[in-house]
Amino acid sequence: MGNSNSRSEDEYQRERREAEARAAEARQREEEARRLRERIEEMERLAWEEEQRAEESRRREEEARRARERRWAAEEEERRRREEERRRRDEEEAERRRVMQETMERAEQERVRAEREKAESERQAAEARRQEEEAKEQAERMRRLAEEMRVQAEEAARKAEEAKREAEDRLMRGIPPDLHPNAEERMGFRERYGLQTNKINIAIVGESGTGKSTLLNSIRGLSAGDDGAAAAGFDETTEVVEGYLDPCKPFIMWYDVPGANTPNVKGWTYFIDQGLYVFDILVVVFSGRFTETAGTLLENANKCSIPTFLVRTKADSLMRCAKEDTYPHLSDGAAKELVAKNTRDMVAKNLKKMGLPEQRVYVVSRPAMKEWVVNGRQSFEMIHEVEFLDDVMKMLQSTVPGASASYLDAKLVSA
Ligand SMILES: Nc1nc2c(ncn2[C@@H]2O[C@H](COP(=O)(O)OP(=O)(O)OP(=O)(O)O)[C@@H](O)[C@H]2O)c(=O)[nH]1
Ligand SMILES: [Mg+2]
Repeated sequence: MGNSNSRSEDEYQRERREAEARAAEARQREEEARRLRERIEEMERLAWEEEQRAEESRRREEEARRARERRWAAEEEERRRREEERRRRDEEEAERRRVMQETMERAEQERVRAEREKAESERQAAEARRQEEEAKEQAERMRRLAEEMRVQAEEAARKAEEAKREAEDRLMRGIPPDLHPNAEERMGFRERYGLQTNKINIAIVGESGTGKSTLLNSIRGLSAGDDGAAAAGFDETTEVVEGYLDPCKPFIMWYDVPGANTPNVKGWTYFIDQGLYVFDILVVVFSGRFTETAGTLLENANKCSIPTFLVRTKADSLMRCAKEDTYPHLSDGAAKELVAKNTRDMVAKNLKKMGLPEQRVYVVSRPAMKEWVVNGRQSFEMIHEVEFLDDVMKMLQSTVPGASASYLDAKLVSA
């Protein structure tokens, strides 16, 4: 038992020590807990202070932030204001520039327009000057043209007057302005005169009383009173155109034609009225002076391409007169020469005056022609009778269409 007590004590002691140790430990822990609590409190206080400080700091921070924000806002406002100001100034500047630009553009446009208008007005002025100049030139041209036309008109009027006078003159002289008989008229005259195509039809034409019928008779070897002879005389004798066959050359028909320039036969219409254009050859006769009638007959015949012979008749009377008009009297030969020369000169002068080509003239007389034709002898009056007859034959051979020697022979045969 004693042992059990000792051990309980011990245990007690140990337990007590252990309890004390534990109490001490609990106290220590409590102390520690207290100190911990204090530290916690301290820490909490510190934390609170810290928090307060932090709060203060945050508050300050917040204030600072707000202040910053206000400053920023102010700065922003200022910046915005400045920006606005700048923008406004920029806009104003832009507007000013735009206005200035517009003004300058308008000014430039105005200047260009003014220059254009100036150029246009200068151009118009130049054009007006040019037109005025042109109008002046045109007026001058028109004036010159009018002057030219007036001169031309005067010239034309003068020519027309001249032509009219000439036409009247020519008409009075028996030269028709346009000598173109138609086929009907030609046929009418050919039938009326009994013209035969197998004959050479030669008409003796000229003024009345020049000795046409007498020349025709003497060529045929006849006198006025002979059978088959043409009537001849002092007064107007031949009244109608009549054909007479040549006794030696039966292919020739000689036509006696009434004389011109009588109350019955007007000189200026003689050629047309007598249808002289239907004959193959015309023998144009004059006896005294070379008259206009003879010249007109030559001209009309030329127009119709009819060959002509120009014959001056009554050479015997002319020679007689030439001898009587001179002293001492001329010989027959000299008188012949004189008559032939005077006749040539007179004809040449008058043909020239009438604008007709030169033409040979034959000077003949009734007695010389008849003596030659009937007896083959040359009388003292003979001048150009033989040459005339020979030349007529030569002309038949050379100028009448187809009148070669064989043609004439054929005509002779058929006649
Ligand atoms: N001395 C002379 N007289 C002539 C000659 N030829 C004609 N005679 C005369 O002149 C006049 C007129 O002659 P004509 O033969 O009738 O004259 P024309 O030209 O036929 O006359 P018209 O038929 O009226 O046109 C007549 O008296 C003729 O005798 C001639 O050569 N010598
Ligand atoms: Mg007659």
